[in-house]
Amino acid sequence: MLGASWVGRELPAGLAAVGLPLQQIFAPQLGDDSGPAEVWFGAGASRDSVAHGVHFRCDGHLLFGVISLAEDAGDEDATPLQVAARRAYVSLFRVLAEAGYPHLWRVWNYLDDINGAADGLERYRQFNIGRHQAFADANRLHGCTIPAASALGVAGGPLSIAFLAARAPCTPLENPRQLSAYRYPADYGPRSPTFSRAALARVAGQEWLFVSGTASIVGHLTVHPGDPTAQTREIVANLEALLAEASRVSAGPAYRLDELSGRAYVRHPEHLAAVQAELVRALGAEAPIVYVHADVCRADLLVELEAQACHLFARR
Ligand code: 3EB
Repeated sequence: MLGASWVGRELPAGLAAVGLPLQQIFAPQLGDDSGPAEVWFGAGASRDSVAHGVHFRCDGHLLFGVISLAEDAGDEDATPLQVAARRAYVSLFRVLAEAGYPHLWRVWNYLDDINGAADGLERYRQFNIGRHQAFADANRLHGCTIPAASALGVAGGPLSIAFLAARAPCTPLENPRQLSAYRYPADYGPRSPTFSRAALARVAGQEWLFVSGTASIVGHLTVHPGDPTAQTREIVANLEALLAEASRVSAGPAYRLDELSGRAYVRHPEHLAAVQAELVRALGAEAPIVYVHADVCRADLLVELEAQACHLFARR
């Protein structure tokens, strides 16, 4: 195992005792028909290391790491969250450089009170400033070096960032229905979010598709405010466009909605049934989707889905 993530406030003692890089997501799971853990398996034996505050394991191909930082060091120019976000990503990039896994594929970001306004700016926007600075410092603000990601608001806990990086590059994908997030206009904050819509990557005879958090956004605008059913349908339309893009870029067979697994983030628990009904209709009743009570990064977004799929291919 390379690492894992766990949804919920109570971490099972057995899981904590394994000692692997573990991201704890401080948010309740909704419903009870799926397991709250996501585990990333490596191709072989993995080494366990800590550097620059990052706990990570790597197996020769992939590196999975987790960093958690308290928001305790603001200064004149930056809020505590901005400082924490920048430091976390600076540390992450150092680990990638030193360990020799320079290619960042996928990032999971969780922060407390994401829509709260402190120091005059929404906290998600503060996070974006700090993240953007670290990407700029590392000269990683190019379309080909921007990872797939998600960023969600949870109920407490430190800023927590988990990531999957590799020795080999991935292919970031954009969604033809959506403006690239790194090109969002300043209406969404002084610095744009640093993520691609998806990433396609090959490792050890597998092709992985990582789908970033996908919301009810067309172009750069939120559509269907207040309507969880319509927002979920728009997410499905966005996924279909992204899967078509992935299928076009992949050398292998087409990607289908019914092969996705992932997490659905629902802002209001009372919307679970509506969201689940639409996702079951589109992805199938057997789709392994974990439903999580969390805040999406724009106050008018009610739901977000992140997902992945894996295709095997014959090694030549
Ligand atoms: C969006 O499309 C919705 O800031 O890393 C989705 C995925 C979203 C990742 C991030 C934000 C992020 O803008 C929000």
